[in-house]
Amino acid sequence: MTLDLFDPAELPERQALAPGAVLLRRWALPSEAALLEGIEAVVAAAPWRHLVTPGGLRMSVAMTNCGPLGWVSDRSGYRYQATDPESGRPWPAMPAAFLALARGAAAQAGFPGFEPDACLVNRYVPGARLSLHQDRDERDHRHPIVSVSLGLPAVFLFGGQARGEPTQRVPLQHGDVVVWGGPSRLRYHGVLALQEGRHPLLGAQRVNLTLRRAG
Ligand code: MD6
Ligand code: FE
Repeated sequence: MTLDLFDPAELPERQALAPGAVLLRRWALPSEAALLEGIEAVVAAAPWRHLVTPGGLRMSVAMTNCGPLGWVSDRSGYRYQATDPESGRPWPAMPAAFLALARGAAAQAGFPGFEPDACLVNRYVPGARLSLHQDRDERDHRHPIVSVSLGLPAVFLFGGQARGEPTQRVPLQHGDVVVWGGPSRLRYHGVLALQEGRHPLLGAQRVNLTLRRAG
């Protein structure tokens, strides 16, 4: 018998990370094809771009959005807006597969009735990272956030309510879904620099969808 303690197939499918925060391992796999099609359609209408932080730094993660509202950052701050600043047009529609996945995962995690109106789509290539932050630009923090990981694995940093608190390192793989809300909604979090690699479907990148109720 071989005992592989780190084989992800051996880990539980549902893992509580903290009160209000749940990892649903491989939850998105059944809709993987529809999600990838949706991402292609979104990127065709609203191409990847590297936003600039209010402090003037170019983000290493490339981003786009779909749905009625999209998250943007520039020298004047962070905000949600209904139009893509690059084109002046509304963001592309939220693909049906994104909505269905978000509703189902939220309900499974104890947040029934979740109706996202914004999906931030993040693309990481090796070396790209997301520094520790809180998601606080949404109007009502009673709504959870549903986060879907596709492509290369990444290490998610999951901290506390203040920046200086210790962080957990949560490995996230293709198909994993994290739902967080309630007492975890304003926890600090980030993503460590993506390691080199090749994913059979996505190649040398990780794509993350975060679905929110922003307005
Ligand atoms: C990412 N995710 O995984 C970045 N935010 O690429 C986030 O910043 C995030 O995964 C809020 C809730 C869930 C998340
Ligand atoms: Fe975030």
